[in-house]
Amino acid sequence: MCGIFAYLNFNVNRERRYILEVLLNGLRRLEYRGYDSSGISIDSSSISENVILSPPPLVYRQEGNIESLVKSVYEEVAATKLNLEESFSVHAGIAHTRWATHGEPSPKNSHPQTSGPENEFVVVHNGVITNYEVLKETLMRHGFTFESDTDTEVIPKLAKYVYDKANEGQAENTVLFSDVVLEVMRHLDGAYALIFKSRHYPNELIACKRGGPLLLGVKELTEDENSGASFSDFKILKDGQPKELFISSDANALVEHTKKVLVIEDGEVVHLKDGGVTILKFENEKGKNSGALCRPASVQRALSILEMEVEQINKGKYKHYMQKEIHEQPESLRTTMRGRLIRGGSSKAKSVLLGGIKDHLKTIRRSRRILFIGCGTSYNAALAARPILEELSGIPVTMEIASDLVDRQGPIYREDTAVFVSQSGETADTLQALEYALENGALCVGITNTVGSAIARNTHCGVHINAGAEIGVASTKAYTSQIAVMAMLALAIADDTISNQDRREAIIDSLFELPSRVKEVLKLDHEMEELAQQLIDEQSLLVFGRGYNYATALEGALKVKEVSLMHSEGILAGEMKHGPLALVDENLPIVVIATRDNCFSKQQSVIQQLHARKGRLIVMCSKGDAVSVCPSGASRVIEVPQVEDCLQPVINIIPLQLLAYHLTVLRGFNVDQPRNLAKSVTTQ
Ligand code: UD2
Ligand code: GLU
Ligand code: MG
Repeated sequence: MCGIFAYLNFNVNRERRYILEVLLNGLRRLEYRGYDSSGISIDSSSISENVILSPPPLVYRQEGNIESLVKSVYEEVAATKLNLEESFSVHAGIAHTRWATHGEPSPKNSHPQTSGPENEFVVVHNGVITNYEVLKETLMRHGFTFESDTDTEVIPKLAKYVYDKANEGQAENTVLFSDVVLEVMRHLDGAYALIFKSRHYPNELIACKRGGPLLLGVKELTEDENSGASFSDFKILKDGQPKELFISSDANALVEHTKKVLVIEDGEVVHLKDGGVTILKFENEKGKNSGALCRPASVQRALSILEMEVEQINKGKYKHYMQKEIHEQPESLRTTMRGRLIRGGSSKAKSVLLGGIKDHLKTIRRSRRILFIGCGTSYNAALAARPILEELSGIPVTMEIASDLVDRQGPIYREDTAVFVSQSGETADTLQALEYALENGALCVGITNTVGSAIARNTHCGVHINAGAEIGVASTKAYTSQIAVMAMLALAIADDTISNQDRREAIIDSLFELPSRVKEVLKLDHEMEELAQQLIDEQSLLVFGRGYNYATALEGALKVKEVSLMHSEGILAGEMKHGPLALVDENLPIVVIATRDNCFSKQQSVIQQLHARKGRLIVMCSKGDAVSVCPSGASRVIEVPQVEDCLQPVINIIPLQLLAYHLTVLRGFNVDQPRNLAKSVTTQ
């Protein structure tokens, strides 16, 4: 969890104010990943070549959101009379937005964490160091005193220890920055992405990772872009191509600067120095037990180009990302399906083409079982797709919450197909389940929104949902795109059977229409705002669904609880009499989903029974059904457009997303950054 960001300008003059803004802006872009505290480190003065030891880097840290850091940075800068106009032709700065795992949010626990009062090494960290206690004990025995409660603090201290040890008895520094970091890495267990800055290695940065995403962005400056440079700068420019280098946990924070990126891989150590980039990697996987003599190899990699536009990461006309992303769904679904639905013609049947799995369809069809594995919203999306996958493929489909599968070490076999669903592609629990399934020989299929993510890379095959950047912590458009992809997956698997051809064609027709139906259902926005107004002071909300819309009940309730902080529970309507009915009275609001499908008559009877107990009902039904479905006196009806039954969950979730959104805004909570939650859960 959390976001890390770094900015290094080389042979291009940048004022301190500019450097600060690039770093703080990077954090603003990453804030959705974690936002309980944040910090940055910059240099106190420009560092000339002949200085023996450069001054300690400055570190600013603050509790709260990024704007509170911004405020405190500028206050401290003013108080210490630091010159914002001071220009640096080379400068390395690092930044971090935290989502605490070890130690409460506070300035001392914020990152950068430091090696000690002189800030010889400062480090930003995403993830968890599992063996930090042992390391801390050892370092304390060597005289280090710790000031934070974080696991992270052992890292800069260990770096200082390694550095001092290597230079014992030497008049000058004899080790490379990368050697220090490689040695530190050999001692770290757990999952992490790290950036190091050091006063012993001015104007250099090191990034490395084992788990957690990290990208390097490269912007080579043309003469035009550098036209502000004065004549005296020109001398410097001759020696090396001026450039700006960025490191970030997410492409979001890079795209406004450059589209040229390198996805840093696990075990790699990326060293930025003198305008160059060196990548080192140990031959063996962990670099552990490799002995001090084992040298890492240097790796050559090509830059890739981000397929992302700056507009994607701005809110545009909307107040919040969640709102934007809800309203974007006609468009995001269109991109999800683009190029993947084939209209057919006189001689050719309608079909779907999923380039990422077409070569694996035979194996999937032969599997004895399909497992859907995910967490939170991604799990719910898989649950929504399960009935159609079972129906079309005839293969048993089981559902697994990733952490639970790993806890149980549930049996997985070579004959299984395991489908891993994760928006970010970096969800720690899902990744662990993936590792487990790979060990057990299952075919592993990924469904993710993030090209280059760990799940995309480590699965045998998969499908990118192409929903575009999702920034609101509560997933909305990724959910509907995941369902669309999994419905297409079911269609692709069943593509070789004649018996369900008509059914498949009907679903494909409905997929074509889906974006316009979604547009229609979005018109309920105002109605949902009114409903939210009525529910604003409630303690609790139940959502009843079944069949295709069991998932809608779970996901609707999840949306409400995660952003509006109201207790909410999704209930399988078939279980009503086995407990939940006891909760029903005239006060507790209950949403019942009763759109047209094979469970329709059962849901009508559920409504009757709830009504008989004076339940306070909000009924969601298909257009035109309001009068027949709702008992007189039902407090509210939500009429939604009807689509093919298996796609109805895509439509039905939208009013509930809108409800959750408006409830949150009306209750005065932060929609995009709900309390205690962060976007990609990269820790367990
Ligand atoms: C690919 C291209 C797309 C376009 C299209 C043209 C990419 C990322 N996509 O889209 O830009 O050129 O072809 O037909 O370059 N994969 C996994 N695990 C996952 C997700 C994906 O292994 O979790 C693999 C997948 O098996 C495939 C590759 O990644 O080999 C790309 O998957 P995709 O869904 O983007 O593929 P496609 O054909 O829709
Ligand atoms: N484990 C570290 C901490 O608690 C980093 C958490 C994060 O990834 O933000 O400080
Ligand atoms: Mg989520």
